[in-house]
Amino acid sequence: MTATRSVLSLNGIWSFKMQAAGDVIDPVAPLKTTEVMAVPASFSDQTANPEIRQHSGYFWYERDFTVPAALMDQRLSLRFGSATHEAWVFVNGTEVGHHKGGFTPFELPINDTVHAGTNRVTVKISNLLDHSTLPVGNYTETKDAAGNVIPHVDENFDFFNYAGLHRNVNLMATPWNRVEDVVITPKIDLATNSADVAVTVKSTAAATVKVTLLDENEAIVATAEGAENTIHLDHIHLWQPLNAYLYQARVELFDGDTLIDSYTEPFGMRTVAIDSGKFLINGKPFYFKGFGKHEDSYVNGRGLNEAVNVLDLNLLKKMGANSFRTSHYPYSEEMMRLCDREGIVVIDEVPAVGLMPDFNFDVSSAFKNNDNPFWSTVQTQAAHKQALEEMIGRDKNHASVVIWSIANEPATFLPGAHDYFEPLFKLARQLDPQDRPCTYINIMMSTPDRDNCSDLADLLTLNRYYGWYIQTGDLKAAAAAEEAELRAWQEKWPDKPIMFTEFGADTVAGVHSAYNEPFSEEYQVNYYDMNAKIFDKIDNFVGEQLWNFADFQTKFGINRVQGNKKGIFTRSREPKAAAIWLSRRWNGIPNFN
Ligand code: GCB
Repeated sequence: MTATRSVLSLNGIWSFKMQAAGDVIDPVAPLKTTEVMAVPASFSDQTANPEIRQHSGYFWYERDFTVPAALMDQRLSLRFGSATHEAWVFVNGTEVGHHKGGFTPFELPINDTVHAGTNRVTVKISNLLDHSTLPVGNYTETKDAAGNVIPHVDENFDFFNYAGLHRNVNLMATPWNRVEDVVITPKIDLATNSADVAVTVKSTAAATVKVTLLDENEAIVATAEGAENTIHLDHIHLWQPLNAYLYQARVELFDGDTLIDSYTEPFGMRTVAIDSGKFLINGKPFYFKGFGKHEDSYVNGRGLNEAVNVLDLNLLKKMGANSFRTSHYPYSEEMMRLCDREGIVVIDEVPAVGLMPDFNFDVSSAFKNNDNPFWSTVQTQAAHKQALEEMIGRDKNHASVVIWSIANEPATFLPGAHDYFEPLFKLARQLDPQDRPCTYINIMMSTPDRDNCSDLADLLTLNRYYGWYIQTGDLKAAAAAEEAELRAWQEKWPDKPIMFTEFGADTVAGVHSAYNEPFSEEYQVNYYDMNAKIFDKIDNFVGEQLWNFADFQTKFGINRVQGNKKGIFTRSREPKAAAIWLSRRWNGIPNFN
């Protein structure tokens, strides 16, 4: 919402219908249903009907909305924070657009299909995934007695395939000639405490562009005219981890003296660099303490839950942590803005998860399938490019984002991985105006001798489960194997920083053991203690992001008891013993060393 823009929320209660096999639904007529669902949220955990929760296929949402007559001469659009995983949108029965990719926003113009007063929006959603989508799902079909196709998706990843209108839905009214994008790239000189801030304004029509930079007290620190500016600032306030400072860029379009459009973008000033095995933020070696997370909470599922976001960051800060990874998909815009504001350091990840032949917990079997033709058969390259474009396009200005994660645990130990990833790293580097480091999150089978892609990454971000999936319950053997591998990586790439982006042990809150038994709270504490002792011995080790912040929902399976229990908090955010242990460790480790 700005002086020239109106945003009206369409959140709330929508009508809902699961499309069962053989159902024909035509959005020209209002949806025939008595079911309702709240938006934003996953539909999955709002229903009491297991058939709806477990259904693979199509779902329909619908509601009426009012367009005030006063807005009718503006450009009207519907904006979805995300629709998971694919959506077709109809207004008053006419299709106005389509978007594939469940974790990034899209906006559809609707002037041709709406009138002043009451209108109807209908959204068809698909939760189907296959070997051409991100995330990657295993798609199969069967037929019912009437010959109707029944699709089935088996997640090729370890989190429940939540779906629905997960983030805010808004009706937006903007001027026809408007600001389309703002790119803010501060070039900072730490020695003189000054910056040249490049501000590029993309607008839909030629207009006089005015840019005003404001400090945190909303005092004007600089003004400029033109669509491309580099503005010099002295005496800058740096955005620091856990000590954020945000400026604002107010961008205005004028026709003579008349204001046509305005938009305000917050931004922070900080540098990110890699040098001799260190990860530098504002020129100083930063140590990542934090988590792999999920957007996951009771009832809301993967839906936006701002209260949970605020609580999670408060718990994170209380523990002495400073960072997290948006495993395994871009999180809501609201969370990204909150991280900017709270000074939380973020590794931003595309939904490239499941890029491996088959997802199972038998790690040893994967060590043997060296000739699997996975990379010559998978068809995700186009979706992967789109996901990078949309994530970096959305998040490029966020000071909190310091690394782009181009995939989680792809099978980089198999031949063909390098050819697949090289163009994606190139694209990410082209897309990012701030030249942030890029990485992929390395799976434990991709050891230094077997991995094919570590030359592409600016740093080594490793997921390792010594003492859990291998050497289960034997922390002594685990420690030896883990240390040997870390030393081998350091020897292979003496100038690349190394961090753990996952390590963890399933732990059922309340289970105790005098024998250090896996699944007990004692084992989780001892597991982290073992890891910490190794980390502290490795020179280029720059961070520990454990798996996971909180217990989270997964598909059904014999390895999961109502979800993944590697949280150091329960799903309802109560601390397990490890949270107390880790908070002591982390509160004693400075953010910079
Ligand atoms: C991993 C995956 C993560 C899983 C985790 C686990 O390597 O990246 O999505 O949840 O392991 O607990 O198995």
